[in-house]
Amino acid sequence: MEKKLAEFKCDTNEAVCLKLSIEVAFGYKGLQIQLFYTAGSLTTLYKVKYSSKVTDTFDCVEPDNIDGKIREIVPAGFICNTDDFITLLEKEANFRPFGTLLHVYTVHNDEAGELTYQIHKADLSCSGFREYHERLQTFLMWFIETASFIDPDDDRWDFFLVFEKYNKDGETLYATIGYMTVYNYYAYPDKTRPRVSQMLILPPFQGEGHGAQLLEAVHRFYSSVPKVQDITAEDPSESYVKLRDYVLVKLCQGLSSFAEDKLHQGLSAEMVEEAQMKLKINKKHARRVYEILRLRVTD
Ligand code: CO6
Repeated sequence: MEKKLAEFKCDTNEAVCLKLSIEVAFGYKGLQIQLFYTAGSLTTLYKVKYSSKVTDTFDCVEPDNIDGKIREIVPAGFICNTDDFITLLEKEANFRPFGTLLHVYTVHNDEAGELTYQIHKADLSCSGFREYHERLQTFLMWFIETASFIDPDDDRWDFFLVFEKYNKDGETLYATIGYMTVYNYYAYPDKTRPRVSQMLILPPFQGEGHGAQLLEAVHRFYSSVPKVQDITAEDPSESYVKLRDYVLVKLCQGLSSFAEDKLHQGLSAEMVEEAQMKLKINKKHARRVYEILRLRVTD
């Protein structure tokens, strides 16, 4: 698959560099906001630079409080000095993914060969995860227009994380690729209905199949939890629906009720039940999968 936005990935694989565009910032000449994240732990370097700022020679006009706005998003503990940041890069080899390992997969890359990825399930009981999540969710603000932060203290949140595992100078390192948050809603009488709330694959890694791997791993994880009714999504975007269609169709193709001869007989209760029982697929989504697969087998 074509590696989109490859130029956003730093050569060293150690720091993800991003360009931030705030709508219109008034009051600065040559404004530059620098945000660098180390690839694994997401330790953040934050700097604001400008060549000049409006002063009170301009009647009653104050420059926008850029620094204040960024600090509302970037959690305390960020680094302001480049040398300190470079020193911390060396500690990246100590970073290990949080939580339990759910799934490992590889992707072939023309330049780098076989790359290995891991999907983990984490929660706030993992040491250091709370602070890591605070840094991780800042990406939502830079990359998703309608995003908002969640209250992670509610223990109904599940966190699923994607990491790349790679070697550098004989050491094993991990880079953050993306994540998903899921809220476990109650479903009458004694079930839960996990609802996908946020999903982000970082831009340099989009379109490489990680979103599909993550959503499939999440369905497989909840499929093994008896009290889960089915999986839904909160206000899904168009790109999420496309991804979900792809993943659910792929999963349902392996079910006997979706065999070609049965597709010709129309949507059945058996399809809805098997998709729900085996894969925790919601009834509405099972119908969509049926329609897609039916179209495929129709001349
Ligand atoms: N168009 C068409 N088909 C798509 C698309 C789009 N945009 N996205 C995924 N897919 C399908 C398609 O069939 C892909 O297969 P290919 O034919 O090989 O391209 C397949 O799904 C897998 O795509 P992939 O796994 O490569 O997707 P990716 O890793 O990029 O993850 C994403 C998808 C939407 C999570 C990611 O692009 C992203 O983080 N985007 C920015 C943030 C965002 O929009 N998040 C979703 C909004 S939040 O809706 C939301 C309900 C909540 C979760």
